[in-house]
Amino acid sequence: MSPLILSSPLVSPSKETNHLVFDASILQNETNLPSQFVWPDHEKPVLDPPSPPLHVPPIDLKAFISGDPIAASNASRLVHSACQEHGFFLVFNHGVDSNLILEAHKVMNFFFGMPLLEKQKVQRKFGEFCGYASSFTNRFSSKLPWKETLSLQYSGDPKCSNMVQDYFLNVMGEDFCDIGRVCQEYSQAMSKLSLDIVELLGMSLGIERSYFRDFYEENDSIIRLNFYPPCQKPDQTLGTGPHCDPTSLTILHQDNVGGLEVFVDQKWHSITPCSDAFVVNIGDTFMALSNGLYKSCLHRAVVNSNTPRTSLAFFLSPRMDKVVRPPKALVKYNNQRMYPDFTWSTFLEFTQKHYRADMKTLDAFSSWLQMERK
Ligand SMILES: O=C(O)CCC(=O)C(=O)O
Repeated sequence: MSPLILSSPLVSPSKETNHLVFDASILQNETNLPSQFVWPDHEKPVLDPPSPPLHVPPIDLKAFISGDPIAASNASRLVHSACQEHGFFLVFNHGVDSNLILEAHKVMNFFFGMPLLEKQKVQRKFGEFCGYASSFTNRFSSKLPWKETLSLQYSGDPKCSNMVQDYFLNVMGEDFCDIGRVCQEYSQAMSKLSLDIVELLGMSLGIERSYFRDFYEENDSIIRLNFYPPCQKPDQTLGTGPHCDPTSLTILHQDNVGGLEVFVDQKWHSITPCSDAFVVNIGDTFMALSNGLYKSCLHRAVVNSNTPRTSLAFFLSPRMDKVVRPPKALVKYNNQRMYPDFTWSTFLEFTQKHYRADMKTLDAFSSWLQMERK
């Protein structure tokens, strides 16, 4: 991509790369959005009237884990129908300490509240998965998202048990030890929760409960902190453009502002915030693992003119070298394979090189893989 340098004082070229920089502290008051943030008319959000809420089933995870067969089969039935329809559901009684969730939101607000120059010390470089990104100005030059993110790599491998914490310590220094500790604990809690959820998904697919738990035990996941500053023209832009998650499962905790929307039945629907619940959605890799039975659905985030919004996303993925192949029972059921075998590392590399949020990534990846293997 050729570097883009604007004369606008709102979007300044960074010294290192000459790419655009999204400075939220200035841009949030601007009524003339730089054109890179203005989305095409057919993708602009309609904010008035607001999108109707999506019906997402509330799953009581404690009841499922308790071993009560009626509770387990209820949860499994609800998840099965939601995942066939749109892939979104809510998880309550999840066992994650509410203080840890509060702390995670606090450190997230602290991080994004720092001056831009401080945050840029951990700038995510092209091709890397970790670090700070102010919009995606160093990757794309149009349809830019109105947000800042901090992405961190998590590993379920006991040999890498402090990966998140070590990142803060090594890259940001001793002062960030506490933020690192909270993000590490939060990631661990998400990894643990995700194993309970994949067990439930396994049961809902008629697979032995331990099958996906074992598959994801040593996961190579990503945790992403999202910050959406206010925008004076929220109907012109998007916080996160329409996309399907390439990962397996996303576990999202959003603050109470609202903005997450899902595309179902040719319409955008909102997901009402609820601080007691995690929003869970199926990603492309789990769609492949379920042989296309469960849907990875298009979603986006809209912004508003008054209130900053934050969300914490844990993207579960298998260990890099695990082969993603549906269990035999699911192939028999459909009688044919919907997607070729792949490893998460190949898919991840593909998303880094070819991914643009508005394409059907799994289909494009499958075609590319089949061509490569010919
Ligand atoms: O912040 C949200 O509600 C959605 C975030 C999201 O879709 C993402 O980070 O991929």
